[in-house]
Amino acid sequence: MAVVVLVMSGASHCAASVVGHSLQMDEASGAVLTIREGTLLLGERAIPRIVFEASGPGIKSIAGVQTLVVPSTAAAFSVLYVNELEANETTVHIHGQTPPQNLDGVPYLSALPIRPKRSQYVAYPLVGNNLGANTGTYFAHGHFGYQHSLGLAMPVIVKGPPPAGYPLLAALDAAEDVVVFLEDVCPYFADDPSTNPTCTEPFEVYARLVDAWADEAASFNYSQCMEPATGTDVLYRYQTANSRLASDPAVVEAVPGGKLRLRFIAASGMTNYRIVLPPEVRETARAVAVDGQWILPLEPGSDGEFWLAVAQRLDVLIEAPQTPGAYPVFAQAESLEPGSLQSAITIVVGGPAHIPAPGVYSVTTSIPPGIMNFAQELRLQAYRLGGTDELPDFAQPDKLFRLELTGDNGFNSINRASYQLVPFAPLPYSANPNALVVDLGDKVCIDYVNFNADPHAMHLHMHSFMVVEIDGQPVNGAIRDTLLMARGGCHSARICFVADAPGPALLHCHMSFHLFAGMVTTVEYSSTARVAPSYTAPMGLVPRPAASTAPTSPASISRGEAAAIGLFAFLVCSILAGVCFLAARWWSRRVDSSPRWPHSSPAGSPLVAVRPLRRTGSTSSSHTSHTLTPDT
Ligand SMILES: [Cu+2]
Repeated sequence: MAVVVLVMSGASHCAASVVGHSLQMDEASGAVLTIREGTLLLGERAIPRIVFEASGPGIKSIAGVQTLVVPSTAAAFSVLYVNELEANETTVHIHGQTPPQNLDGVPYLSALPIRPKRSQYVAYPLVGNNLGANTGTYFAHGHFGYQHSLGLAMPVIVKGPPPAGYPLLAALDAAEDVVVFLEDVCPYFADDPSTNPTCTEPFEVYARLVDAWADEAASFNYSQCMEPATGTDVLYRYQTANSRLASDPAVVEAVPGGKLRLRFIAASGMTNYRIVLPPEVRETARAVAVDGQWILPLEPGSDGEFWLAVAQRLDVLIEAPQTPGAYPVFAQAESLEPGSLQSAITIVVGGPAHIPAPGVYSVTTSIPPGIMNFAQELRLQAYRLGGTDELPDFAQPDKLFRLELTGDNGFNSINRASYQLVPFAPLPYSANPNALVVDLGDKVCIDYVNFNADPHAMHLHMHSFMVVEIDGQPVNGAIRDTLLMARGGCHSARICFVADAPGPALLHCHMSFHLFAGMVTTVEYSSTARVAPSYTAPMGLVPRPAASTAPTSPASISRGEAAAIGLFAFLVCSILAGVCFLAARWWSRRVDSSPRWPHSSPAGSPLVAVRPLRRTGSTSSSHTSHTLTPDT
């Protein structure tokens, strides 16, 4: 397959050079995303991070956040990824979008990593699926090793109008976009705040979780519904909104009565959030979308709050107050223990004179502690008009799977099995032995049952799903890509989707340390699936804008000249194709045989500690042998 791709790209480059075009980005929505080491300044502290440096026509600054904005009318959007990391490979996943499998960005499952100092051009077809239109709020994040935990994430908005007949059409038309990008920064093991002192060593935290599991593995009772945990195994030193602390929040200026569409994105590693709106806007505030999919407009909960789990998105339409002043919107970290952290943005009405002085808002919340349960999920309903009214009937699924969320601490698992991605699992890549096998076109349902004490943000790649049952109660629920399974007590939920995206699709808990531990499985298509769906744009190609001033117009040369150029181009292409073929063979042998991880990191790099955990001890596949220590 790699050979074909290389030859094709060589040939198309030839063709492009003959007619005088060079490679160009989609003028409306292209971006160059450079992955590099950077720093995040929080107060006096500069924290080493891995970041996207973004440029290109599709990049807009919204509320101070670099955001990739794609018009929903585009057939595709193109991204050039440039890996400027000194020693680490990378892959990028656009969370919630449903591209073809080869563009999904999961190491070795769907993508070969981009090597250091190399780049990759990707054109994502902007396609919906049987359940959703994919217009809305998304985010891109690193899917390799610890890179997302170290900051590699940014918002992606597919901008388009609501479906015809939507209740808040006029207000949404008039609304200004405000991105609220929530991150938790610098994890540490909750029982030992001395872990990860430099914020560059998340593997230290993970190693402690694995040790904790080793202590309890032998006597662990998998059949027991654990009590809900009151806290969390991993805490964070900072909570940020738009890369700022609550004491120095991003400011959004609004006119009195102006409409704002707050696009909350939980790009956090382990933190679920209670969104607390200012009392002045609660009466008219309505949630209009979750995970990029329209819902029936939803009022805030009784305390003026909405909830948002790891990796979920929530769009809330608000009306700015008439009275000049500063109106903070807080994102409080979920906890049952007092004093959890919060981040904020501030909506300012009446001009810069009303911008609050630094330090007015605390980073520690005074709001009573609370946890995310199913209360909000039970109130959500997908908005079914405008192309999604013909939802499939999931009452009689073709395939029904039961996934028990099991384990504890460092061994979070699905049906008692752990499946780790590279680089947490060593190369060569080995397939998931416990895949959920479906046929193309199947109506598929999954019953989740959470035996674990912790909440889990269950994310399905490449498909949108519908929530159809919560704790045994049928619902016409939201269409989503990430569902928060409430903590403890064997809470259950059924999700359903149409198997319309062939290829192995990752299904995993999006909480970072649970993903590291292998709380992962895959949806895979049986070998009888032979007919692939058609996409609006050819895979890997993006429609180019028509060239109005091509340097060499084919009409301006004679037939003889054209024939000579054609023959010359054919010869050059043939030679290049041969070279590409040989190069691809050489490359594929290297990929197959050479260990890709760990890489030696340059001395003095602030991120030398971005290292994998190495298995030690028994090589048995039994879970009790998953003893992991940092590579040295
Ligand atoms: Cu989890």
